Amino acid sequence: MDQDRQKKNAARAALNEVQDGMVVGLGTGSTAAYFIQALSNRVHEENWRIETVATSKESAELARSLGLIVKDIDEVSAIDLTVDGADEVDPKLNGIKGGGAALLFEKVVALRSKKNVWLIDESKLSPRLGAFLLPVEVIEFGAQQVYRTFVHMGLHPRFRMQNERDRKKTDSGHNIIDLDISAVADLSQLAEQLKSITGVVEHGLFLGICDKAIIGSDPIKEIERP
Ligand code: ABF
Repeated sequence: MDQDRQKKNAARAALNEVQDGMVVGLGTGSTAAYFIQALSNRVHEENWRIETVATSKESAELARSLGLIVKDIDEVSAIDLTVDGADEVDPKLNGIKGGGAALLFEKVVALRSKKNVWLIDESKLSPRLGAFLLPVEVIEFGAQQVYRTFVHMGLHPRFRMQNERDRKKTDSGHNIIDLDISAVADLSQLAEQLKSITGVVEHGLFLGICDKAIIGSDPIKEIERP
């Protein structure tokens, strides 16, 4: 089944995780966009009272355009469920996120959520993480110094580019540097090393965060974190 169909299937299946009255975190990316669409349809059909918290300007604009209530994260007392996409997921539901340059807000929302559900197509599943480059969010001041640190760490860094000339900027105005972590054995240790580098804001390793992955295959598959 093609990737887009799988994403739509997963998005529809994720509606089973939502109950009237919930505060729902909305992810970023094309799969999350399908979920936002499906959620808005369900909310209008069932006249549910749902508040949402978005993980990017992009997902906030889409949700509002579909009539969903979007709150700032500091306006809600708790987030019951966050539904998001991912770039690569291993059998233990550890994942790489940030291909959409929204990893910082995605991680802030995910860590404040009672339950995290990822929607993926089969192409995102991997026996071990590293096929997808790891996005790292880096402040503008001294970004080149951080880049050099990554070179010395053997991580083959590349600045995410908006176009031929300009570096991509996140919603916070930061840079994204993508790293090749395919040769890294201990990802937990790498996560700590990255966070210890002054100038690094956050990275796209989401370890032990996802509670359930919904794969949009036919039939739908669900993997719960052990
Ligand atoms: C987002 O979902 C990002 O973390 C990730 O890059 C993206 C996956 O995009 P898509 O659903 O379009 O494949 O949460």
